[in-house]
Amino acid sequence: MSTKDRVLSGIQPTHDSFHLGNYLGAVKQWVELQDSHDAFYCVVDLHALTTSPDPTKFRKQTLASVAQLIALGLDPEQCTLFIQSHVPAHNQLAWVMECLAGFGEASRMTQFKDKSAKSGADRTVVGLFTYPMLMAADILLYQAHQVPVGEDQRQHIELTRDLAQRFNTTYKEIFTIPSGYILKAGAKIYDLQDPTSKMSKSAESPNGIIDLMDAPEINTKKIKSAVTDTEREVKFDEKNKAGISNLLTIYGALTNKSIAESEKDFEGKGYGDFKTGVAEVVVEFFRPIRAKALELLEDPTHLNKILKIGAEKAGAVAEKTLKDTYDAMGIIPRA
Ligand code: ATP
Ligand code: LTN
Repeated sequence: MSTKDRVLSGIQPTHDSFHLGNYLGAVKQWVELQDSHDAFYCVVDLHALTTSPDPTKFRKQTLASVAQLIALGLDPEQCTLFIQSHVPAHNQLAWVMECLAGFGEASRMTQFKDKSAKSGADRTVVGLFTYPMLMAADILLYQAHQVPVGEDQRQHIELTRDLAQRFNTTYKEIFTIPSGYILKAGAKIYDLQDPTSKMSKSAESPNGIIDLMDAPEINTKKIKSAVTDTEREVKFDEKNKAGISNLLTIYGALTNKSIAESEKDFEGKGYGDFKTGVAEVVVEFFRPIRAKALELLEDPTHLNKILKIGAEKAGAVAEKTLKDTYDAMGIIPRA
């Protein structure tokens, strides 16, 4: 067995493309952690069912998500990459978590409160309410030490810790208590058109979102039309120059330069030159990744083979945890 710490994370296959925020806020860390950790990464298709996806699109988006993760640098030889629904233990442990969680504590989850407030009770599915218990199962099945996610997932990780501790004291010490691996502010990427809101698919307009599967011309155009300010200096100042600061964050993160170094690259230059520079970096960064993802999608048999191996590796770990959990609770195993 590996002596490395374990990490687990998941991403929903809800769109045709991941965006720059998903990459810089989450997947970039996944790629880095696969070297130093025993890493499990899953495309959480069951979570995405809460959005009632169209079946034909959903099938495509799930495979496209896998292709993008590999193209972005996940190496299936080095990490365990799988689709959540391929390991039924996720649903099984989720039920156990639902029987441990209080109705009150589940009702306090802000993601549920926000999303259900937007759609109204009659149009909110129960799966959105039980979503955090399925996420806890995802994490606890693998005895993960760390969970790399964006800031918005902190409360779900806290709930997972509480449920694990509750189980361990009520029944038996089965679960590792996980910690969030959450980036500091600054790694949060904002909408190019509204640099005070996070870059998000749920935004009203697509103009402020950089999708990695979009054609280079589209992304260049979006960056060149990014909102800035009436000054002239390329300087990081989140409060007064949110647009420029966001572009500097993006430029620095993709070139591995500090903010000071990034500012220096554009000293004495105007906003036009700055945007051209950022657009070049973004487009050149994503060009080979998009090509690689498209190439992978031409051979679904190969992708399915990778996913089969992933599901087998994940399943072995998950089934052991599920068995120990059932045993500790007094469930009789099938003869
Ligand atoms: P969106 O709301 O844009 O559809 P999301 O948060 O719903 O994005 P998820 O699949 O839920 O997308 O999240 C994938 C990962 O990307 C999460 O860990 C999330 O924290 C991170 N993430 C999403 N948007 C950003 C952003 N703008 N900046 C940094 N991280 C982000
Ligand atoms: N809720 C997460 C996606 C997610 C996840 C997980 C992340 C589902 N299961 C397990 C980490 C670990 C999100 O919306 N980003």
